[in-house]
Amino acid sequence: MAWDIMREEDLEVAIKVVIVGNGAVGKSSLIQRYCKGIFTKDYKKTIGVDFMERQIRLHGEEVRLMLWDTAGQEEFDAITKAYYRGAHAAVVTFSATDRHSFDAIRSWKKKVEEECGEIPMVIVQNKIDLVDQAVVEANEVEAMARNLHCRLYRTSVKEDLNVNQVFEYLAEKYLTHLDAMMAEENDLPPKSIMINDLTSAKSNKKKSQNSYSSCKTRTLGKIIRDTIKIQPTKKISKNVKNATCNLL
Ligand SMILES: Nc1nc2c(ncn2[C@@H]2O[C@H](COP(=O)(O)OP(=O)(O)OP(=O)(O)O)[C@@H](O)[C@H]2O)c(=O)[nH]1
Ligand SMILES: [Mg+2]
Repeated sequence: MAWDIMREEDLEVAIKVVIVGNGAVGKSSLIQRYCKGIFTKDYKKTIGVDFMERQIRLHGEEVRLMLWDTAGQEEFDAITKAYYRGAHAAVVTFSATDRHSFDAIRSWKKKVEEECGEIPMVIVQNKIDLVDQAVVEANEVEAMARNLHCRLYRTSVKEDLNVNQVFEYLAEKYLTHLDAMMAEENDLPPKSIMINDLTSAKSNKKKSQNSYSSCKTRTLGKIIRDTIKIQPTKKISKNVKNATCNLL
């Protein structure tokens, strides 16, 4: 019993977030700003995939955000797509100074959906500090976001504008999803279950393809959240038998 209680205290929510978008739009900068609080002027393209994490406290819960930084250059497409799998949320990024990156938003969103199904996503318009070099009109960005049913954030990593809000919103969204799952599960008859291999439950591409197993844990007769192992980091987190989430 003591062990159970200790584990309950140790549990945390872990959220895998993928950051996608064309090369040089500021994905690595966004993550670095959020996780390390710094901005680097020099451009060093990401080779394949990178990873950083940050732990935050949200509504009294420990939340670990695992941020997967993917290369935007096309040459890495084949490698990066594999890392989308198991993501609970995504940030689709473009630069206010790069028309091509804006035009590519729809296709990045589609790529994520092909691997992850419908997970919460936000669109980030970065580099808004470069007002003189802006090449996209505010109203067309808003129309695109509305059309794709995604929330839009305008950020400047350089000036540290709206960066925290992006990730807090996604974390919030995911916690709400977990709470809904909890409420649903608390109505279930009291028995210990193992839920394995969610991929077998998927019937079409729109469903989540997260690959993790979960094990329901009970303490003092009360359900605490499922524990899961998220691949490939093997971190223990609270959660969820299926991370399929609806868009906004
Ligand atoms: N002015 C300005 N420059 C930025 C901003 N965010 C990023 N940059 C710069 O844009 C360049 C590219 O940033 P990265 O974060 O490396 O871009 P990326 O999207 O990770 O690029 P890939 O790894 O090739 O996909 C760097 O020189 C950054 O310093 C911003 O908000 N404002
Ligand atoms: Mg990068």
